Amino acid sequence: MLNKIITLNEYIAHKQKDFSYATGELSGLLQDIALAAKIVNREINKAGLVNILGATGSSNVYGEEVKKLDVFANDQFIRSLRTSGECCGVASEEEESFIAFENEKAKKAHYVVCMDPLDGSSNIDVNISIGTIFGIYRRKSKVSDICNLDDFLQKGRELVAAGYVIYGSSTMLVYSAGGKVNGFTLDPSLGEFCLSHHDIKIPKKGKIYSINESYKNSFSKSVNEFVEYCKTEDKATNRPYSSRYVGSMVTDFHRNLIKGGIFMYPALRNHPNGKLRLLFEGCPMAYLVEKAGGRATTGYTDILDVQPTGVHQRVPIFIGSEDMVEKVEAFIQKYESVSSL
Ligand code: P6P
Repeated sequence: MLNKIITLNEYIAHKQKDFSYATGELSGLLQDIALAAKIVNREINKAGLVNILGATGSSNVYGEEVKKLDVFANDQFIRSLRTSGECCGVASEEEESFIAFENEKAKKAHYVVCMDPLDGSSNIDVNISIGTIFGIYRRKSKVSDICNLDDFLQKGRELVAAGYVIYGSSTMLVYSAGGKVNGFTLDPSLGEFCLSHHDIKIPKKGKIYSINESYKNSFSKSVNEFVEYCKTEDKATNRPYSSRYVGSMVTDFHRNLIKGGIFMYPALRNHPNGKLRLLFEGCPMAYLVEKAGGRATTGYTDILDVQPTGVHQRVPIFIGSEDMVEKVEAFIQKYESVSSL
């Protein structure tokens, strides 16, 4: 029997019926994000052909070189959210602070969005997969007011939806709005995201570990001991594991979500909170991995339980298959008093 094509918009509308209280606002916001992703995808696919490769010569708040596609993606998502009417403000990795939308329609909206508009952008010029990451919170401030910082400094447990777009061999949008994690693959001939991965569950055990081992001399003893554990032959526990690290979190996360594995960006000697951002990478990906049956921790606390204190706060991240995250936690417990840092 031919499988019926279910588009993202059909799926969102269908799921909305499951929630009698749903007013369609979250549905509309998800559709606005998906539309912006299609526009960004179109530019990424032709980036090599037109002059939007290469740096803008400017840098972002972290001092990282900003590529033209970074700027395009950031502008596109902010424009889409500003006009959505379902979003009253956005915090973007590419912006110094959050942006409060001041048009009357936006001020009446119930949601704010935290996002990394183009994660892994250093890979743009070498045609390696990159991605967009987003998390959606209900605002805490009064509807009709302008949103404020507290709307964004919410724990990941408060997320109402989160997802990512991976611009790879195919372009996929993966999200959860509180229930299952579903993947939708963009069919360029239709211009539609179509359901392709229903109810994604991350394998409890995995055989892939993802970490930038060039920082070995900056890792704690527990992290180095765990990496050696991953490399050690032991047939009973399916080791050695395979090392896979792309340098694009969305890509490494997505592969591990489907196949099983652990992605780690731990504390480094000179960066005690690591590199990745709590609001833009940590919380959305932790929300998704827990909905898919996995774990995400700083090594000491679930990522979703960390209270944000700043929009650009960084956090150490160990995320992926439950058994592998629990194993690295055990190493941290065992060696934490004997840190080599
Ligand atoms: P490193 C990309 O710049 C990014 O934010 C993530 O997508 C990626 O996992 C990480 O940084 C790579 O960092 O230090 O290994 O180059």
